[in-house]
Amino acid sequence: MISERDVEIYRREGYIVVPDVLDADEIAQLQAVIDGLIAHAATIDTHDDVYDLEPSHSRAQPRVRRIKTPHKIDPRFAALARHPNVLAILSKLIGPDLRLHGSKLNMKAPHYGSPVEWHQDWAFYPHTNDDILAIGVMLDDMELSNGPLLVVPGSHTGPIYDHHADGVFCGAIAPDEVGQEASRAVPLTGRAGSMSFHHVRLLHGSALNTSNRRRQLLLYEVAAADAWPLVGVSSLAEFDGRMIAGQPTITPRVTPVPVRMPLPPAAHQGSIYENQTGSRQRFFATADAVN
Ligand SMILES: O=C(O)CCC(=O)C(=O)O
Repeated sequence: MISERDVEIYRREGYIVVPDVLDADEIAQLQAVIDGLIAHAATIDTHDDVYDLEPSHSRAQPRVRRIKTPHKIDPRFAALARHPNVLAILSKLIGPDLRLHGSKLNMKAPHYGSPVEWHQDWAFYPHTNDDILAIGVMLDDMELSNGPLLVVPGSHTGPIYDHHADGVFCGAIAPDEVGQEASRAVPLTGRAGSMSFHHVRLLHGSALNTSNRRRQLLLYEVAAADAWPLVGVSSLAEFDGRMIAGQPTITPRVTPVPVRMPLPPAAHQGSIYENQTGSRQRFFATADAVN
């Protein structure tokens, strides 16, 4: 599915976009599951283990911002992480032995779909080595106006930014810390069915969806099996139960990667959106500010 040149680009820039990894039928099947999950949000009032809700959510006007850990909710999401096209790409980028770290489905509804402040995934889950990436499955066409991922090319080899505010982890980099880097960002656009692959240390964020089109991005975080989380492993059975290809190991590969621990933990737990409410300033406009 990808060439040696794509691998070189991933190593140099920290990301690639691969068009048409899924076909229209595969997208439609996932969409049917998602539609059912969104309909169920009309029965809840607050965030729970499955749903993260927009600030303006109500039962009458259900507004889902994120489905948490979709791979645990429906087997079709679990199967997608093992899709032959996906494994073929992953094995070229980070090797044949692969463990799922997590998954999430970020919705951005037309006009109010929330932004995500600048951050590096590595700040949330540092490991013994950084052969870790996030797959962004484009379930809708991604264009500049519907809030695609924005990434800063090459930033995966740079510093690990401070993601704290008032001495507490908040999962966002202060706008003045990001500085000029944000002006170099590029949007990861593409047709529905395309996938982006971005390095765990790549600086990225995304703006409010100001368009009249939905933007659903299904994210899987995948690590080389010998990357072990620095916060520890409490159950080896659970950890190894997340292998999606190849063999697990109890011999972590340790490389000299810069690390800042996400501690003390965020005051607002639950999701990156909640964590980031702890940041003092915002880079991206929110729906409240715009509407
Ligand atoms: O959904 C997005 O646009 C950004 C998602 C992201 O970076 C995250 O959830 O870590």
